[in-house]
Amino acid sequence: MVWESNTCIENPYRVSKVMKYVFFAIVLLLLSTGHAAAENASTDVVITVDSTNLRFNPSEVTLQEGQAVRFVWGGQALPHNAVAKDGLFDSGEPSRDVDYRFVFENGTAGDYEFVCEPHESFGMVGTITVEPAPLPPPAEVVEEVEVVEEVPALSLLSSITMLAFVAILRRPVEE
Ligand SMILES: [Cu+2]
Repeated sequence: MVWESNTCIENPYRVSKVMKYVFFAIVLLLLSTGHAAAENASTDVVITVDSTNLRFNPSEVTLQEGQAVRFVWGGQALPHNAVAKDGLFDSGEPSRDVDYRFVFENGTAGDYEFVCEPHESFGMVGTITVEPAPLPPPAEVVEEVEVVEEVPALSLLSSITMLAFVAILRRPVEE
């Protein structure tokens, strides 16, 4: 009997403690999802040329809408380029040094075959699979707003500033 009443008294404290943990968990979740989204946007898929000089590496990649593909090579023995068969992207004239980036915007989901124009017949071809962008996470409904304790301090500060102004402005008038 005594125990029961004890737990009853303790309960409110426990609840507020739990609420604190829940609040922190929500904050952490928001931070981590935001971080993940930012990372995703800056993750380019890099395609280069392998040591045979006649192959893309890798030649098959998968990415999501919003992501970019980067064709990067330098100091190659042969000049290469990367051109989508449907014309979506084109790194330009074949070159021994290329750094070409193309972003697959929303709505570009699909498969894209691309070739190195001078070496297509040698099998220097590849495929980029673009998956639809993931659905945005549902908006967080619960957002505890901490009581803004700064307000009194701010108003105190502003009234001090006002008083100071008044004092400064009044001085010449009184003379
Ligand atoms: Cu080539």
